[in-house]
Amino acid sequence: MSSSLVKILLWLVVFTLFVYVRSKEESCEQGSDRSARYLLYDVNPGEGFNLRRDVYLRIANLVRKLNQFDNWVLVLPPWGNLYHWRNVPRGTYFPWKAYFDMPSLNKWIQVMEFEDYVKVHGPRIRSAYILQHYDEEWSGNWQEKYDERPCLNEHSFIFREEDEMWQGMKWGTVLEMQKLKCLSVQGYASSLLPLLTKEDDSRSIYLRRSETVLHDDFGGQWYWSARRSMRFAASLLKEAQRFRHEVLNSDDTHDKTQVKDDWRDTKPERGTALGGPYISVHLRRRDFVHARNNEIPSLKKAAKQINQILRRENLTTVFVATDAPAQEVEELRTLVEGVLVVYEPSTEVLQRGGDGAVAIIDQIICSHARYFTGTYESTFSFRIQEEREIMGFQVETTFNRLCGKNTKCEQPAKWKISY
Ligand code: GFB
Repeated sequence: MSSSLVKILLWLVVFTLFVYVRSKEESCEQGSDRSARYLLYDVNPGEGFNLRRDVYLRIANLVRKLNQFDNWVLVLPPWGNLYHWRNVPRGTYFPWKAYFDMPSLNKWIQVMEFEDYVKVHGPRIRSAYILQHYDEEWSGNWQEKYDERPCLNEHSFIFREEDEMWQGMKWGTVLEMQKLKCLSVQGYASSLLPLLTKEDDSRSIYLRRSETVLHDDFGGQWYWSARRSMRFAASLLKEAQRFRHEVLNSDDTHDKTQVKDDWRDTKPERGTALGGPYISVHLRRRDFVHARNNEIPSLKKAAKQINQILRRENLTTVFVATDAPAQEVEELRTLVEGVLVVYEPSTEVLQRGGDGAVAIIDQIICSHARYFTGTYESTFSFRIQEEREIMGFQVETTFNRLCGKNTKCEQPAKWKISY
């Protein structure tokens, strides 16, 4: 073979290798950087949509702190099999982008969808910790701590002898884990920093039952930054906007609820937001009627309070977000003096995001009202109050709740925004 032919062949091999490496790199989604470390997490299966959103904030700020040590990416657990969701078949999972604006989330910490993690790394995780409380009797002395302990609750992961791997179904995928331990924890999300930074050979760590840890900074600037980064997906905002405009005569210009494109630049002065010409109510029913019997009003009592607010605010329309069965909504309609409006999702909206999409659209509509009142201890109501804080409403128009038969009816704590 002539030397020039060898050169050409060599050149071809090098070029092919280069193209292969580049295409591999390009196929990797954001956060698949080889130096990156990945934190996966999930929440007690019984918890609802809005408590899960709260747990995201705790873990997002843990990742923020972890980034002082390494390049960490938070892998987002898909949404599905939620206890309260009635329109999503079991086994259907929605990615975060169905509900939230991914670029906005990425402005606070680096995040990626679980499906993208699997595309790059396979369904494999190095270390998994099932978080739990301590079983020991309370000593009366609270201190931050964690210890590996025998598992207090059964779990569904099985140990495979042949390759010494743990295996189990999660988010519709068979996950494999090299190590699995139960960890008793007492403390904040950042109480786990020593554990996570110590294990620097673990590129991927999975924290199960993450609701076990507390917020580092509940109500503080970090809490609010992470919360402000949870902007809703554009398609949901658009649908809520359409409904507000067509049914409630409400739009951001007249309501003074315009926000900047980047959540980091959105810091309206309190009192600038006016809200649309309607009041809104989050009326939590179903399990709450039994579980919080003294605090949840009868429909008659709810209507009485709604009528009082309508008169006081000099408005005639009430938007009601509720999980109540249709016949309860109809009963309420007969009791309310003004026009009662509810959002009815189209099949398309349900297909695109199921109950989660409807919940968010309801929340957006509620948050843009002139006056809001919610339900005692409902995280669904809390998330609406936060949206209103972000838009700059007056405190008195936001932190309200309907009273039940309990004569002592404390209004919700005023968790005001801080920047
Ligand atoms: O959101 P969520 O955690 O609020 O759970 P709570 C309630 C679920 O019920 C939501 C539906 O995800 C929705 O699917 N839902 C409730 C609603 N209200 C509405 C509404 O106005 N509109 C729409 N579209 N859907 C907690 C749970 O519920 O209750 C806990 O998080 C626990 O897991 C506790 O079960 C007792 O804080 O109200």
